[in-house]
Amino acid sequence: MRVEALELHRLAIPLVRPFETSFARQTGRDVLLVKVRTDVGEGWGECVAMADPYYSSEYVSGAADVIRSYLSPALFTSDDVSAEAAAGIFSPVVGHRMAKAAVETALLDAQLRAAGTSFGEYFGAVTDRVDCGVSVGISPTIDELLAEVSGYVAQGYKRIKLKIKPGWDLEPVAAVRELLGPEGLLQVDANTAYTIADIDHLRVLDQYGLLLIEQPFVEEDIRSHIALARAIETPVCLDESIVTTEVAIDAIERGATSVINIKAGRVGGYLEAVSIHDACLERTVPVWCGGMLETGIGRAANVALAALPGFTLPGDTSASDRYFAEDLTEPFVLEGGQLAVPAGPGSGVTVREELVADWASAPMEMLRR
Ligand code: NPG
Repeated sequence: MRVEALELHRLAIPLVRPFETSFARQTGRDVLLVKVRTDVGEGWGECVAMADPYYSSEYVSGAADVIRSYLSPALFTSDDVSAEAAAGIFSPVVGHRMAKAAVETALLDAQLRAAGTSFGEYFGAVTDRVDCGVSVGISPTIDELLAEVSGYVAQGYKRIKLKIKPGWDLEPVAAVRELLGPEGLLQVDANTAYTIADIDHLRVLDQYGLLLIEQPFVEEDIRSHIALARAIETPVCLDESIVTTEVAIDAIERGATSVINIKAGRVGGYLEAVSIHDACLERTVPVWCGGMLETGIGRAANVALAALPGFTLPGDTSASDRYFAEDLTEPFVLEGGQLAVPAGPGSGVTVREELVADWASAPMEMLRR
């Protein structure tokens, strides 16, 4: 396929409620969308970078600049590109995986729409519905946390993930465990907020029957995760640390992680995400699909990914109304704690271009050959 142009759309979308993690409090989503125009049709990709470089080194303005200055010129040097070739074309650029993923996904969407194949079919989905969990931010009070969790349980979410940080861990976990009862699926995510000095403290979490503890230490610190995994019964799960298939295999073989959160944006795209899934499946390491507060555009692809056989734990693939009053596509609606995998060609969803224009926070930028 020949790429004629890339459009960069930057939007500001309010969240239905603030989302607080150990590193930031967000009240809206600063979204970068990439639309590719090719000789076989158009495709969309959503960049999962956040407004600021606090979750990872990437951030929205940086991603837009990398796409503008490096990735789109690289695509324009060839008359025949494919989603499968994108990683190779982008390989001179170090890192910037979220930017690369957004462009690769847009290419894949255009390519699969033209071929009449859905993301799910292409990735190897084995189900048409996926189990959904919900990620619950840090709350001002335990009572507010319990009210929020109760609401999600009533809606049917199959698993609760609590954001934790030093000073907000044992007490909220104990309270939510009591609310859910012993059988309720519960896990925690620290987003790197702890250090190796906290291992004894984190061991106290063992009594709460958690599915996993996610990314307690900084992304480069595989060694402390190994030490924790040896000291704690709760499975250790890595998110930020896992940026390629090789890193995933290394972390598994060294005993740093026994569960992996797969986010396509964090690893450079859905093709690499599928490769990590395959490596984990081969090693019987369960995986689940992470989320980055995506609109329906990114969510459609995540839900298709989560339909692969190794995704045996509910993902952070929540319904549209958990994030936004209105979504950029037809809304994803929870039914029996599950979301349906879109069946149409490409992402299978239709982008509401009038909303993309209405919610623009900057003029659309057209990058041409
Ligand atoms: O449901 O999409 C969602 C949010 C899931 O908690 C979630 N994402 O660290 O996994 C994470 C986290 C995150 C949120 C990361 C915001 C960065 C910013």
